[in-house]
Amino acid sequence: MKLNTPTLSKINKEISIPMYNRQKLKSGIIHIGVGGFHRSHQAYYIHQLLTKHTVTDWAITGIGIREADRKMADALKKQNGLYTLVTQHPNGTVDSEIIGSIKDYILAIDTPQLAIDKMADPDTKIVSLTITEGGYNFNPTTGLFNFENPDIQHELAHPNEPKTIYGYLTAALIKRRKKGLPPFTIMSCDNIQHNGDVARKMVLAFAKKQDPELSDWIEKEVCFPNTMVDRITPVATAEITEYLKNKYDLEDEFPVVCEPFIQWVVEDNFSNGRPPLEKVGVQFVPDVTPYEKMKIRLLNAGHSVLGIPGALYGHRTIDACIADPIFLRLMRQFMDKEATPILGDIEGIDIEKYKDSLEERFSNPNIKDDVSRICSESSAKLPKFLIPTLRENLENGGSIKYATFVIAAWCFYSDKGLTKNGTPLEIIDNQKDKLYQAAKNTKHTTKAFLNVSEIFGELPENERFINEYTSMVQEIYKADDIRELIEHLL
Ligand code: CS2
Repeated sequence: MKLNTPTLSKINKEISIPMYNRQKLKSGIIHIGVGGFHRSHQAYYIHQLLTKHTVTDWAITGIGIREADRKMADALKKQNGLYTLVTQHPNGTVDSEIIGSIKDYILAIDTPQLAIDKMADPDTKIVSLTITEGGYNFNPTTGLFNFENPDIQHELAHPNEPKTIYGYLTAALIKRRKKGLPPFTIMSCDNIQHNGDVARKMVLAFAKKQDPELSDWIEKEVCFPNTMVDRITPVATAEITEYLKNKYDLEDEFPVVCEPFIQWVVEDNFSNGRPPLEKVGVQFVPDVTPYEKMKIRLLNAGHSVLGIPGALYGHRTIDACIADPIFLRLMRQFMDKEATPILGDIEGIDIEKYKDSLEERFSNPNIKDDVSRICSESSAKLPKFLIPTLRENLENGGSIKYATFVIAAWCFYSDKGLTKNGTPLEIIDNQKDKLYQAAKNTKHTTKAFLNVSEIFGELPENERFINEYTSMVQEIYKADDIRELIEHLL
């Protein structure tokens, strides 16, 4: 049976379905970047709110601004916004439920004006974003807005033809301002420290180029709360689709898989109201800094520390890395020796317990989080997750061994695109070619990879780092067995 509104009442009773009247919902939230993560996290929290409380104003309309969003648009259209969330517990229990909080979806590349009008609708109170670390369009070393991006240049020259979030957000804000409507809140839900502050800085830079008066208005009126988001959401494989079909006779074109753990910490800073998410476990705090820093520098960095060397060894998934004692120790050493000293004491948080909980979550054997997902877009991730820790340790005289090892491994990974045994790796990265061009010169100039200045900045000038990096790169290129090398390192 195909999943959609008419079939909902006929679905196998073991799967829970939305118990609220979806027809009556208003879209208080517009979300740009509906993917697996948004659907396992924010849309799930909203679903719970709609289920357990008499809330009707805070459903979600999704917006896709890239060609790559077409598959999601098609699936959600056929399924009336419905999808199955499959939660995989470590003990093998699987919960499947149908989520109904996404009321609508607009594929903005086909109908940009419709998307802008929806964002400018009086019912819209929040525009939220999961556009990935790379989507913010800034130079990772300078932190400045990248005006060289041709899409940005295009939308600045043709404000009616938006291409990136910046063109869409400003077009909608201009419209609201003209109509005398209050602005929406812009809520980033990406893994970037101070994601709200970053979004604000970028939106203001863009708006200022467009119209200084508009940027003054945004500066005064639009709130950009910082948020920390967390739920491991691997890419849903064909097996999940098959599982739903075989077990429940349910045909879902785009289900979502996730771990049971979920967390959302949000700064209570909204321009135009917000849903009462505290009723379903969201933490509203005055300052999200300690939570986000801890999460990004431990969980996300920990993923990369496992993923890049793990991929070279031939481990396919994160749980396979964790089940390997050498990789587990590599991650824990990085966390204990390099990340924890930087984090210092965090009020109300037991960091040792937090790290233990990460080990447990990463070891969930039913999540099968592919290392290719973890390593994807490393060019945007490492400058947020790992390199800041390395820099701070260089300043403080702390250990840099493990972070440097990961960068050296990343060089080999980008250069060869193979495991140490010669099996091809699937590399997914916007900067893939640039990374390859730099890395392939390593055989002549050991530090060639570090010439990618948007990522490494002034790091190649740091003597201590260069010495460490040089010897590690040489060892990695020489080694037959990367696992032995890690053992030696440890
Ligand atoms: C991962 C994250 O892709 C990555 O690098 O670290 O997607 C991670 O799984 C989530 O942030 C967990 O909340």
